Amino acid sequence: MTGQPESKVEVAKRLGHHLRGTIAETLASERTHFGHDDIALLKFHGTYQQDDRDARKALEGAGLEKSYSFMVRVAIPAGAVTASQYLDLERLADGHANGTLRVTTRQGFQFHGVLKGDLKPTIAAINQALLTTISACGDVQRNVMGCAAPLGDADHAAVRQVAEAMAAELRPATRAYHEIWLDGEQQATSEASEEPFYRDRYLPRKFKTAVGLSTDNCVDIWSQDVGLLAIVRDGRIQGFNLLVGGGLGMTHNKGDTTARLAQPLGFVPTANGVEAVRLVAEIFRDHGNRSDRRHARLKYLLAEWGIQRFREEFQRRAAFTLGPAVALPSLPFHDHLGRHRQRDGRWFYGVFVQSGRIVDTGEHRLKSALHEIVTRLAPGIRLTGQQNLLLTDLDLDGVATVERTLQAHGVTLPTELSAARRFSMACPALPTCGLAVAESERAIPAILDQFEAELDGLGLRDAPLTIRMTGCPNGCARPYTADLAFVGRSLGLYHVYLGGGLAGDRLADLYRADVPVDELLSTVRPLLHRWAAERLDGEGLGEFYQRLMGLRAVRTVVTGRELPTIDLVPLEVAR
Ligand code: SRM
Ligand code: SF4
Repeated sequence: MTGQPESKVEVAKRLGHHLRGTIAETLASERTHFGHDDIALLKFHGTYQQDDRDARKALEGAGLEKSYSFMVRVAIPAGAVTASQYLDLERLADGHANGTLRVTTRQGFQFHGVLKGDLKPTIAAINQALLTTISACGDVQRNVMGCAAPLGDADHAAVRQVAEAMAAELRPATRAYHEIWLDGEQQATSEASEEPFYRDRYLPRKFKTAVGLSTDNCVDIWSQDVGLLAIVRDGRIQGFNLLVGGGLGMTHNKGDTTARLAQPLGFVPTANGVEAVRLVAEIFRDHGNRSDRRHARLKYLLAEWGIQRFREEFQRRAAFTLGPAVALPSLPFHDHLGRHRQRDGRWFYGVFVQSGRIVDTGEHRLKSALHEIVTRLAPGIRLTGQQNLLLTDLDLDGVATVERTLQAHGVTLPTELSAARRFSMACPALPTCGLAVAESERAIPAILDQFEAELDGLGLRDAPLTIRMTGCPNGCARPYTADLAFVGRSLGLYHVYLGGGLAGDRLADLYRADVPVDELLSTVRPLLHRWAAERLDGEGLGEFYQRLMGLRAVRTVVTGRELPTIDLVPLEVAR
């Protein structure tokens, strides 16, 4: 509690009658778009009002209304859908959206370009496919991440169950969703019975959770508000390290907004994992900042209280005792692309999806390839936290069919991709994102082409490297845990971050500010050359950079070696 007045969004929530607002009325009207309070409430239903940023200026100049449309997000715990659900979503993308499906960095699907008149049929059809958009966005628990790989072993299966249980535990209970989108009957309920956990104001801000494995950090567990990190020994889960207070969103020129990695709060027995997440959400609900949305994430409460006070508050509410967190080395990371054997003898195949966008462009016809594969083989489908897609439960002939079909549609197989491309991610940014100040998804292919050419020349094609790009500092493609990231400052200008890595357990430093897009490669080139010449076996770029930074202090004393004259001093350390 800050003693400050509640923010406008808090007022909208409080007066919104459990997410109803006047959404139904506006839907039924001729209006092309919604007003402020409803825009805030719509997010909880899984949709954002957007406008075509490419057309904005011209429309404004001509005195015309913005070209409004909606992004619709499907929340899919641990990213699993069936073949028929995939085909349903694909049909919706063609019929009601812009013809593309987008795999998100949190294992969901997004539609873009849905017009207001198509919003209700789209959300209704998603529900008919037994999927949901509720709490995909808004001040609630977001899509729960969990390792997508269907390896068929006990620990991966258990992690999926916990992710699903967490999603069910903290799903909003309001009937508003059914009333508005599914023509459910309006019911008179008291506040307490309608939303027993979230009450009238829901959480102070978004709340991101994931279940990870000590054997595989494919969910980027350290960046979450709350992570349950399963401690796996001999293929069995011993319990969870409970991690709290991660979050990557920042605002340029606001030094009091920071990216943070989650900290271990303690060890939780397996049976109490879901309850532990609920308790953290409760503390956040009761004590998070409700006046300044820039400081409303759990990480700021943790920074204000310190871990010890947070632990005491947690323990005061818990019916079980937190143990000391298990000390772990750096977590391994797998992207699960290419051919992999499942425990049951079948196979799964990980397909690389550039920036998560399933679309046909020119010779690269990924959408058609996936349509053919899914129609013919009816595989299980899993979305990964790296914006990729796994096709599961295949026999070996099926795997061969997948590879042949991808190749026939001009899609490069993962084994032929450079590491830089394979591990890359970019957020949507322009033209759909209302917060973008620079290009991202549309810019990254050309940037990767340049980096690939340079890295090929240095013999580093397969060296581990994550390059991530975002159109603003909010961090949607998790740039601050990447080896190398470009974060939009304004059109054509980016901050360059360096020093994270695949394991996701280090924050990157701001290495160079305000670099023009056509100088990104030349800015990093000297470091790439040193990486090529001096890297240790298997050393990623971020790790190499960190080692150089560490060496700076002692270089003349210990090694007697002077670093070349490239300036590696970060301008501002993001920690
Ligand atoms: Fe995000 C807002 C897209 C993952 C931090 N994010 C947005 C919005 C909705 C823009 C808006 O508020 O108007 C973007 C919609 C763009 C569009 O046109 O589709 C958007 N975020 C995305 C997605 C689609 C990016 C992607 O490439 O996949 C991801 C959807 C995940 C999902 O399925 O739920 C997405 N966003 C993230 C992540 C990564 C993660 O969660 O692992 C982050 C950083 C982690 C974190 O939250 O700290 C992230 N998004 C933000 C923020 C900054 C929050 C903060 O604490 O400051 C915003 C802005 C906000 O909330 O005010 C934001
Ligand atoms: Fe939009 Fe910024 Fe998120 Fe990119 S990082 S999708 S530009 S909010």
